[in-house]
Amino acid sequence: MIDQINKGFETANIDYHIAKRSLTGWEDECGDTGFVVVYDNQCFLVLLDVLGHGKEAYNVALVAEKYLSEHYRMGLIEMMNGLHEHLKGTRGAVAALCLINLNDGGLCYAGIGNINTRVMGYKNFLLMPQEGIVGYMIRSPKERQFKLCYGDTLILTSDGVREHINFEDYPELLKRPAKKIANEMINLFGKGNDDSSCIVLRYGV
Ligand SMILES: [Mn+2]
Repeated sequence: MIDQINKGFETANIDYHIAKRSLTGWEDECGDTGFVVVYDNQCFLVLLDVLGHGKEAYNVALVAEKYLSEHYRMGLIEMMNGLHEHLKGTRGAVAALCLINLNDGGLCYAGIGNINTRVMGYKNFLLMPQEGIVGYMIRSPKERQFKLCYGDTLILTSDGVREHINFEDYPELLKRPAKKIANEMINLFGKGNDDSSCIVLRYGV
C-alpha cells in the first residue's frame, strides 16, 4: 500500500529515507510507522508512534497508516483531526506531519506528542509539538510554518531514539546520504527499550 504511493521522486529535489527497528526485531511488531510521498511539487511526510509496542501497537499503526495514505492530500490540521477521530478507541499515537513546498522550501508542520522533529543545516532548530495523544486527547491542532534552505536536513525520530544528540560529536554524519543518516540514527542512538524509527529528508539535492 505504502509502496504504491512512494512515487514521483525521480524528478524531486530531495533525498530521503525511512528507517525502523522494532523492539522485538519482528517487522510485524513495530508500532512506529511513516511514509513520504511527493505530489504536485510538494512532499508530505509523516512519522507516527503508537503507544507501547508489540503486535497490538503494530495493528493500530496499520490502521493509522491506511488512513493517512488515503488522506495525505488533506490540509495538516484537517488530517490530524481526522486521524484523531479515526484512532478513537485504540491505545492512541503521537504523530508529526510535514508538508514541504519543493519550489521554495516552505515547510508546514503539525505535531502532537513526542516525535522529535529537527532541522539541521543553515540554521539548526527544533519543531515543537503540542501535547496530547492522537485518538485519545488532543487540543485543536495547530499548523506552523518554517523554511528549509537548500541543503538542509529534516530529521524526525520517535522516542525510541535518544532525544539529546550532540551532532558535533559525529561531524561526518550529517554529510552522508539520507539513507546512511537514518540508519545510523537508529544504530547509534536507538534506546533499546522501545520501537525506534527515523525519517531523514534532505532538501535541495
Ligand atoms: Mn515509542
